[in-house]
Amino acid sequence: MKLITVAGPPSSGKTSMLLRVIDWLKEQGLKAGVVKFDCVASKDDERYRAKGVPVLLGLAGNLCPDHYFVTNIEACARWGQSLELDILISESAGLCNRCSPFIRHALAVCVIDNLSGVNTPTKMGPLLKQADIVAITKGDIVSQAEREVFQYQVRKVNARAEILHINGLTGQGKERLGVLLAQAEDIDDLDGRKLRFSMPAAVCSYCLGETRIGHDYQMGNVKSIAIPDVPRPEVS
Ligand SMILES: Nc1nc2c(ncn2[C@@H]2O[C@H](COP(=O)(O)OP(=O)(O)OP(=O)(O)O)[C@@H](O)[C@H]2O)c(=O)[nH]1
Ligand SMILES: [Zn+2]
Ligand SMILES: [Zn+2]
Repeated sequence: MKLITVAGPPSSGKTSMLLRVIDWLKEQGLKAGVVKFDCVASKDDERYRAKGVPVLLGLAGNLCPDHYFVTNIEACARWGQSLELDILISESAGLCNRCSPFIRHALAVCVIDNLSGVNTPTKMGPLLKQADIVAITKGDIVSQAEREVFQYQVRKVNARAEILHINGLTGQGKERLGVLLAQAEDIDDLDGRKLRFSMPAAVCSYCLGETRIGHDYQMGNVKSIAIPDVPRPEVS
């Protein structure tokens, strides 16, 4: 199974874009599912479910959403494998500009929209800097000149990512993203894999600089996602 991490500011167009790409993947015979991470509330699960896409919703509540992500992604990957997904996409709203939920060797996609302001790319941290692909949405509501300036700002922060222009409403530009997702590396086991970035301090083992993923590395204030019918180890 491939694991793709998709992250970007709230309302940047992640779900709209992903629904289009998942349709395209389905046409190619690939089954994708989604785990959506958010802070206090989200209706994204309903949007995915309405399109027949298997989905899990995890709400971090009072925890740092990125810490919540890393303590749950392994169980979510097992859920994806139990459904025999070809591709599991994790969608998280990048709520903390100092963090990123990106995992080494798992394709990392940052979604950012043209309306977010020309200075936003330089204000964003690893979420943009460490992405393999930057998808820029909402190009339909700005001018060509604005699109070029915005792309230039993105390029200054991340010189190596492939930049894609995708319209979340029409799906225009989705094919290239679909191809990149379909070609992503397979990840059969997340245990012991590493994040691309160590997260800022809170009150769990990851606050102390832990980057390894897996039950044995999780201590302190962790919270388990509710997954129907898939047992996961007790968190101590
Ligand atoms: N004009 C235009 N609107 C878009 C585009 N992509 C998304 N939208 C709109 O932007 C709004 C937010 O889109 P979502 O797909 O919900 O964004 P999101 O990033 O998944 O949002 P959260 O998961 O809540 O953070 C919706 O009203 C979409 O219809 C686009 O390319 N062009
Ligand atoms: Zn969304
Ligand atoms: Zn954080």
